[in-house]
Amino acid sequence: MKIIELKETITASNDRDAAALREELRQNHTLLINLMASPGAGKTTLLDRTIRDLKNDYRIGVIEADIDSDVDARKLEQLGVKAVQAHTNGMCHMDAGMTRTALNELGFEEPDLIFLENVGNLICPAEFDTGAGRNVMILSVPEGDDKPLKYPLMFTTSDVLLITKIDTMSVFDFDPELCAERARKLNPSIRIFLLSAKTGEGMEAWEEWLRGEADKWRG
Ligand SMILES: Nc1nc2c(ncn2[C@@H]2O[C@H](COP(=O)(O)OP(=O)(O)OP(=O)(O)O)[C@@H](O)[C@H]2O)c(=O)[nH]1
Ligand SMILES: [Mg+2]
Repeated sequence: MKIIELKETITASNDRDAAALREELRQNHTLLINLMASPGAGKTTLLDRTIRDLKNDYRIGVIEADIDSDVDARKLEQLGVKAVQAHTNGMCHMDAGMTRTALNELGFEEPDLIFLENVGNLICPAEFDTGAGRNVMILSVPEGDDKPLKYPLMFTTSDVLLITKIDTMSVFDFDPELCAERARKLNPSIRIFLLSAKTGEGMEAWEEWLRGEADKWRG
């Protein structure tokens, strides 16, 4: 597994770079999923379970973006998928140029489906388009149902909201309906799935959506 050191790309327009990358990926029939969430929300655990369920049907690649360490990439590589660890050099997000560098390292001709685990936080990743075909965010039950009020941009830029760790619902005062209402107020077309990556409850509906998207991209 490779570890690559990234620098922020200084370009005139990240949006333009992202649009170009998205178009290249589309022509290559590769769906890139940008997965965003707080530290510890459960990104790697969700990817672990999702990849186990999909790896026989899709050629999967993973980019793990972190400030340091390679624990997440090593964990997912054990599932037999190609993974690269990208170090962001202290930066709290991935941009389109950094994503392109990581994709070149991964080799993006082959996979049908690539997951980018973005740096853990609900602020900066929402501000930078990575060029991904779909943006998916996780909000875990212990974080609280008020997060759409506090981090609105993340909810606005995401195509899918995964409310995770629902197995812990009984010990937190999380109201999933209120949370969904708050998220839909910001983004009426957001798709919402409730699940637990620990018990597997709710994983099927999310994976069905994902398979549908990946098939659309594969053409
Ligand atoms: N109960 C429960 N715990 C979960 C679930 N998903 C993840 N966890 C736990 O949450 C902790 C953090 O999970 P990770 O998958 O490492 O979270 P992450 O978002 O990848 O964390 P960073 O990469 O460090 O930002 C671990 O102890 C997981 O076992 C879930 O659905 N239910
Ligand atoms: Mg992780």
